[in-house]
Amino acid sequence: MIKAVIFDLDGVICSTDEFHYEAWKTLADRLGIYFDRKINERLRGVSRMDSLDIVLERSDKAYTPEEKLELATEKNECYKKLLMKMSPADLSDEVRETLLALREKGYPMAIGSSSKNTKQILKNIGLEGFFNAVSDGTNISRSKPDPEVFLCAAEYLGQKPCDCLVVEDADAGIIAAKRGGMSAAGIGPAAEHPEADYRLDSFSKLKEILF
Ligand code: B16
Ligand code: MG
Repeated sequence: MIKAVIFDLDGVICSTDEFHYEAWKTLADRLGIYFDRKINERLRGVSRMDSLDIVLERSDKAYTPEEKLELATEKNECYKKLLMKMSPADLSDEVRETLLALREKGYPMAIGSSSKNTKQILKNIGLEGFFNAVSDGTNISRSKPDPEVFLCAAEYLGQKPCDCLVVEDADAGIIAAKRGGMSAAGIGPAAEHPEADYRLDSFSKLKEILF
């Protein structure tokens, strides 16, 4: 039985994919490394440092850990500037209404995101304080597909993993949810993932699963 819901942030609650793409593309161009939207798709749900390793796969140069940290910081500074454009208008009516309906039904809800910018994004889109718990890139040491971020979210909610439904747009997130012993609903690119228990063609379809 599903008693609580854990939402991924980027690609589920809101869309920051384009900002991530622009920031990684700016960095890759400066370094003279080829980068396109197909490569960007591989970064979905993947932590910042793991994403950098994917971006650098096409580089001839070997970077030291210190240099990599500088590059990741450079990308993040660019990304944070782009995030400043986000406002409550970037939360769709469908997502807002569905979240309110779930809250009305009494479902405890948490965020389970790889992003260290989670709290800033939630603030920008007007969802600061909305969720019962937030587990993100700042409280984990292992990135999706490791289940750590979702297990922490379940713990913060005081729920057993088997009672939680994870909503994810990334293959790495579906794998993480299943490894953590949770149910998984795939949306967008993850809707086709073979391990997904539910396939959502829209966010509001969650109500059909939960009501
Ligand atoms: P940051 P999610 C993920 O968020 C993004 O999908 C992924 O592209 C990004 O690299 C990762 O967060 C880390 O983000 O650089 O802001 O810490 O989908 O898990 O909500
Ligand atoms: Mg995502």
